[in-house]
Amino acid sequence: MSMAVRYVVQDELALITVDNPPVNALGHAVRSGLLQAISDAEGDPAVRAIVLTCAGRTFMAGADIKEFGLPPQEPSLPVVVQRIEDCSKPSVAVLHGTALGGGLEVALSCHYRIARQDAQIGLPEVKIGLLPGAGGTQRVPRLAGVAKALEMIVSGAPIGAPDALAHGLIDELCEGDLQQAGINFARRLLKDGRGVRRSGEQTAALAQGDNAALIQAKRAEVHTRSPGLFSPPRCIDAVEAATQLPLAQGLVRERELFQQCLESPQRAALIHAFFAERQAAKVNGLAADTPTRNIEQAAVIGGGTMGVGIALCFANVGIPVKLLEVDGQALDRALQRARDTYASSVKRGSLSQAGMDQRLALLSGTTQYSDLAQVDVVIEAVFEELGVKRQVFEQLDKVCKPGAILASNTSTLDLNAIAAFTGRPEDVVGLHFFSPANVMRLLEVVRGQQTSDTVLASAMALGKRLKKISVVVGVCDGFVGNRMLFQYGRESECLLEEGARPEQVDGALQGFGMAMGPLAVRDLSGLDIGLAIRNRKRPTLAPEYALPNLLDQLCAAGMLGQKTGAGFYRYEAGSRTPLPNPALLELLPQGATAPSTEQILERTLYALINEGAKILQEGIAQRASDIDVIYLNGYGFPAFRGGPMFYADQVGLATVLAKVREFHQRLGAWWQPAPLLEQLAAQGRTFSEWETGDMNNNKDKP
Ligand code: 3H9
Repeated sequence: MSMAVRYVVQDELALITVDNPPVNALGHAVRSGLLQAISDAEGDPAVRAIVLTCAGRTFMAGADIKEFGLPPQEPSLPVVVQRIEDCSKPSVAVLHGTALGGGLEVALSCHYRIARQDAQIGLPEVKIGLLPGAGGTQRVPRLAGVAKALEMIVSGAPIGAPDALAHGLIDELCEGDLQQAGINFARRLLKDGRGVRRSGEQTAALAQGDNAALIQAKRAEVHTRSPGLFSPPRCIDAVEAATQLPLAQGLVRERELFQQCLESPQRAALIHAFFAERQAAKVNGLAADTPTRNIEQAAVIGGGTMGVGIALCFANVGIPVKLLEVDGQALDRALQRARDTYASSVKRGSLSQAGMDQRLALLSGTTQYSDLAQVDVVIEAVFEELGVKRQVFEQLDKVCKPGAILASNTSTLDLNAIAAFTGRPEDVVGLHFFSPANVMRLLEVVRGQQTSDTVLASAMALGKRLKKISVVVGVCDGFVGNRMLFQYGRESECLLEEGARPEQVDGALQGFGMAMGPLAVRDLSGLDIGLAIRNRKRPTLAPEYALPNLLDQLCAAGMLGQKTGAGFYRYEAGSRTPLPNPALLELLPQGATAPSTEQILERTLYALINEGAKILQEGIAQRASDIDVIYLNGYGFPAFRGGPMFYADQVGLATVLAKVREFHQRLGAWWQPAPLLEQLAAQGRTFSEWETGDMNNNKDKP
């Protein structure tokens, strides 16, 4: 028996325990161990029933994702699952934690299932570009009906154990020791003379609704909501097979569809995104056991949209937070903004009134720095101007207790300069939230030159507590996300000056999968903000780095984007629908040949990638996948493309470089190829194969 699966026979019961930390993924050792255990139980006359449990924090959370794309190793999961279902002795699975994907499929192949009240049950394969490939698409509709199966399989979202019970996916809830609960259940089975009950043989739930109509409606929904995705339509095809074919043939169809998904580039990109997100939590040069500071009370300086959003993040996870504003009026406005935000969540139904009251009770206001003496972390979110930041940090340095973390939400300014306004630069760190801060999951954690390891580790732990995806970045203008965005925005504007129309540029990028086009995004955030950043940058640029001047012209004409009803597009009062802006069209060249969709994509995406390569080489990002995580979670880059750096690897760095060189010759200095791109392309390597090492300490690599 493999180490990952234990097998004991006790009083007529075979007790099988899967023990494969951290999440009991169904890697080769677990699959072969399970197969062996079932065969042993089948062949042992002393065994009358089987109890399957998992050790550690969770039931099996699915197939081992790391094995996808590698040569398959027998036994496959479908074989194991079928063997469990075919067994002539009744089996019961005891679910706890997250019974997901292949883990749930194993449970469904057992003849009975019980689950802890707080267990989560789901088929999340679609989120990694797959579909359940070990019978999930055939057994869930047979047990829970087509509507529930479509909901679970196409969304990938887990359901709670009570919901699973209501839909016939489990038989009862249990508590206490998992194995004992399983033993008790199995004994009752034997006492009542209940034998095997195979999910694959159930049919009642399949006859419950108008399956053809449900399937048609789901197809239409997927077509509108996620037109570019490969696996959701195939999930539906597989469920449809369950309604039309006997189990054995349905399983063959499922297998074919699974295989198609497995081979799709989207699967590779989405699995890259999954691991990239987990990798981002690991900081080079920072020991995993670095101590962290206790955070029980927080404060936010500045009650604008960003400051209030950040304060809500704390209240949402139960941390008391003080909001500081310059005067009573500004403070009232800020607190009202917080109340309004929660009230609209209550109205939408995403928050209860009690939840709102609880959160508001954690939020207090002040106009006095002295009130911040006891807080454990302060986040400054005031106007982006170094002089204003100075005043704030000098005050904080005076009043905050030793050991308080002093954080800045700056998105462009030099964190090292900000740290130097205090006598404790080791306690200063950047926490760059994305707007709206209470919604967006990305957090750039900026490691200053003197930020201590403890403060960095504490900032990462805080990010996790705030339910953010935190990525460590180094200090430079715009850090990772906005520094790359500058090139992307600049290039999209240049395309307009060369004859493209805003809807062509945005349409090309939305067709690629971006949540919004770059010009519509600029209208949303305000053109004056973009212009302010550009004007700050202009004096630092050598003459050959010319900037387009459409932004200047639009701002001069009072067209600042959505807030003024016009920018790159025009907006009807109260509407966010972008319409052509005739005033902009007058500023654009007439009669020029518009660039093709392919050219638009190359110009904008390769601008991102070339800058990303420079960022990587400078050690501003630790690894290419961190840049991907930032773009996937903060900038609407499509997950099924894996992020800009992964996309570049897929296209091939030699191909990207050839274009970058061509643009450099034709369009000038901004397109200077990144040396790292040249180096990796020459070596036939990818960005993913390159790791920066310890940040801020590797200026001469590679
Ligand atoms: C499938 O089942 C296909 C079948 O239908 C058909 C097959 C034929 N494999 O997220 P965490 C690692 S597809 C390998 O930080 P949490 C993860 O990388 C699968 N590794 O913890 C991390 O490693 P590290 C369907 C996995 O508590 C560590 O475990 N299932 C897997 O926040 C901890 O993970 C899924 O898609 C895996 N399946 O969340 C479930 N899962 O420490 C995917 C996790 O080195 N997993 N790891 O960074 C999850 O959604 C979450 O991990 C889970 C725990 C909710 C389970």
